[in-house]
Amino acid sequence: MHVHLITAEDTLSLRTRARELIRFPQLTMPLLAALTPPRWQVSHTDEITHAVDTRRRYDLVGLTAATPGAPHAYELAAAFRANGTPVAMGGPHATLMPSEVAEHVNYVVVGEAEALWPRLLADVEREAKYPPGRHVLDATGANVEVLPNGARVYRCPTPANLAGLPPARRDLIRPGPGWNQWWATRGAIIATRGCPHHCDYCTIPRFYPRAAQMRFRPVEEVAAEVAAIPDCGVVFWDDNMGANPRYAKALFRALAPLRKWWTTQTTMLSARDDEFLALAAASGCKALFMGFESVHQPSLQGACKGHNKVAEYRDVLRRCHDHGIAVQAGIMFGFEEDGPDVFARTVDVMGAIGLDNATISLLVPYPGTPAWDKLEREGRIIDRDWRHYNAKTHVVYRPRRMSPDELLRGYEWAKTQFYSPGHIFKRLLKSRTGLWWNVPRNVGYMLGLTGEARARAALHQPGPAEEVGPAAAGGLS
Ligand code: B12
Ligand code: SF4
Repeated sequence: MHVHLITAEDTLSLRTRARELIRFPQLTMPLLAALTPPRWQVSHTDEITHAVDTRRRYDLVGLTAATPGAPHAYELAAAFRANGTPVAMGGPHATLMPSEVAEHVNYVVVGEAEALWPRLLADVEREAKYPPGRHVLDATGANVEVLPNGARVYRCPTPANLAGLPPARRDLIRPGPGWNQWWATRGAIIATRGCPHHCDYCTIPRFYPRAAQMRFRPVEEVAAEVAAIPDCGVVFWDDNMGANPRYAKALFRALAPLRKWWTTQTTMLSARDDEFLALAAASGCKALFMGFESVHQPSLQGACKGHNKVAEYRDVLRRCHDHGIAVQAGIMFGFEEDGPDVFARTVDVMGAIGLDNATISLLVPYPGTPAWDKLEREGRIIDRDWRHYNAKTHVVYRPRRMSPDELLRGYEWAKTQFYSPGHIFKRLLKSRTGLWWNVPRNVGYMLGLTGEARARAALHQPGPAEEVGPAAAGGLS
């Protein structure tokens, strides 16, 4: 039996991520491959680096996709099903929109797959038949629902046990042929799942419903997996590494002897804790991603992100920089309290505090989030084409204090300002942290604006691709 796993990408990712200076891989499919029983042969294509051959037949194809990549995943599913290959899909979009996904694939996996994947594969092997309706599969409460079109939805109400997870199959991460293959790393790992906060635009509280009860992999297992990664650079794809400082500090102590360079996501609360920063730095942390999101405190309050304090941003940066740690901030435009002045203010504040780098995005109300529910209730969702839910090319709802076009233009303007040579110089002169990699990284982002502009042009271009809209994808109702 042969299962082919595909990390499906959206147009924007294909045009920008493949060109990134340092390429961190996705972890999902290498982990799923590790969870696959050895009697199955496993192969993997990550579309960032390789094209998928839809003419090949397999016993099963597995797809993963975030919302903007879902329509393309459906295209792949249709091509494989046409050649007789059954298709399973999981990941964020399948978890949030299982009924829609079930219109395009044979098997949908909702949520974490640890308990479900071996079960699904066993069902495929023995060509298990289930009558329509819901069937409990085992004592964990794992169940399968057979929909009227014959598609099966697998769910497991109990959260996955993170102790004893097999190491991800990093041998299935193949660097692409591009110029930047030399900087591709296999060093992606995850130590925790969940986040105790409830920001209203975020899918994590929905994805991990018991978000407040975070789960942690045993420190020694994480350290052993990191030690086995051949690359020096490692990214922890955790949502909030600092959620439990005790756990994080124990992990940092265990990482220190491994002499890796690593980065992860946390909140600005971690920067108030000098011991956290000192241990992170001593164990090789070079940069932390923090979702600052806004320089306008009422916008943060409105999005249930009051744990961010704009007044402390400067101090947060100073503390991180004192430890030699750079900060990559998440910045979003389009909050309910954002007015047309927010763009210039953001650019000014980011320059004044010496921010190292930022991921600047448009707010996207992903289905299943409180932000989506509110905008849907108020009739303000204006675009239901998932390909546009990439946070970079389209405003998909009517903002409260400006027009969609004002928001899009303001976002584009702010991004161009932030990555202008003058602004980069001003920020990094203040930061003076890791300049030997921070300067090329900023320049890389500046050059990446071209790829984003091309993707924007392609996605705004009416044509055959535009016809695969949400209606074809099953709509949102
Ligand atoms: C790392 C990461 C990235 C990386 C790499 C992308 C990636 N997909 O790995 C980068 C920085 C590139 C990125 C980009 C984006 N990301 Co991102 N990212 C993450 C993050 C933090 C971790 C992903 C991860 O590795 N998880 C660990 C793995 C093991 O978990 P998993 O993927 O959920 O897989 C498990 C199950 O879902 C299931 N499963 C998953 N797929 C499949 C498939 C099959 C067949 C089966 C059986 C099971 C299965 O099995 C796994 C084991 O239990 C998640 C948050 C999160 N905690 O998941 C956000 C997240 C996936 N990203 C998100 C978003 C919005 C984006 C962007 C759109 C952001 C942007 N504006 O550019 C882009 C989209 C890019 C893309 N095409 O995916 C959202 C997705 C929301 C949504 N509705 O789709 C998330 C959930 C974050 C959030 N706060 O809401 N992201
Ligand atoms: S802090 Fe980050 S991961 Fe946690 S709920 Fe908010 S946005 Fe999501």
